Amino acid sequence: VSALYSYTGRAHTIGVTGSPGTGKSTLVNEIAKKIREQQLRVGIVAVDPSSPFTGGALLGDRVRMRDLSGDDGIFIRSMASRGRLGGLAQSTSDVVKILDAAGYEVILVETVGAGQAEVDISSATHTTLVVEAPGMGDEIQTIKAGILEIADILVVNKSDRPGSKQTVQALKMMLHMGMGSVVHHGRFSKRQENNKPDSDYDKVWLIPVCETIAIDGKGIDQLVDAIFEHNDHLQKSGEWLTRERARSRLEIQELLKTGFLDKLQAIIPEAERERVVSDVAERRIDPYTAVSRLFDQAGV
Ligand SMILES: Nc1nc2c(ncn2[C@@H]2O[C@H](COP(=O)(O)OP(=O)(O)OP(=O)(O)O)[C@@H](O)[C@H]2O)c(=O)[nH]1
Ligand SMILES: [Mg+2]
Repeated sequence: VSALYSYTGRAHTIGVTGSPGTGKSTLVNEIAKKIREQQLRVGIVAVDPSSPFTGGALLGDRVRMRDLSGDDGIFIRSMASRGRLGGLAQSTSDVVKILDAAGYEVILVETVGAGQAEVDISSATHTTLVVEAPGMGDEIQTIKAGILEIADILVVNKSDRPGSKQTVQALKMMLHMGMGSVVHHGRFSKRQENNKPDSDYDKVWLIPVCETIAIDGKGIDQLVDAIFEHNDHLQKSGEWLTRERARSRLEIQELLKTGFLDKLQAIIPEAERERVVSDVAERRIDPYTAVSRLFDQAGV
């Protein structure tokens, strides 16, 4: 990754997240097919933090994405966490970099919105799609999980199902309230002022709600249009660079954390670290004192 990093930075990366079973893989499949019509090469990374093995859902994804195979402009990679969420975010972003360097112009990253992991991955992509489906009580869960805050485009898939209009209405209402307060506090306009390559551009991104029926390929044209519009917005507003900076900062921080821990553990023998663990567990010292003692011992 170090060697190929200078070849990265050309791809438009798109995170696709949402509750299990909302149709993310089916959508990714359709989006990829649509984007292929424009002769762009598409990389797909399917991340499954819930499964400890590369079986189950990933096998299902392979079946769903079968009609993409045979197209050498598409590369699909499945990832499973094996119980390490932090590590998964890092290895996923490494795979994205490799695909980027290899010349895939659009990279779709599918993740299940199950906890903190999808937030990590959304900060690693340029455009985040949050996928909902009607009748799953998802609207309420979405607010709880704070997933809406990461959405650039909202997708209500399974629009053939009853209750889809209500889901769209509920989401639009929430967006309306949310956007009101954001504009009120001036967060959107401020971000653009800081970083504005196109000085005449002052548009605020209004999160669109796209209705799709992924199994029939319905609504995909509009969704792909929205994705490309968002790309355009990121470039013109300067937000592209802001996001690249945010991603780089987060990545450096994460690497520092693990690197620092590795170094510290190399300096302080395991027996000693275990003694500190016992001291904290048996209430002889508190964890803060324990850490500052370890720092002293390591000379940092
Ligand atoms: N009725 C209907 N079913 C759909 C639609 N899109 C997907 N499905 C079905 O919903 C089921 C789940 O689709 P997936 O694409 O695997 O959903 P997913 O979000 O990737 O699922 P996980 O990766 O397991 O979280 C499959 O049986 C699909 O055929 C749709 O627009 N309408
Ligand atoms: Mg899936």
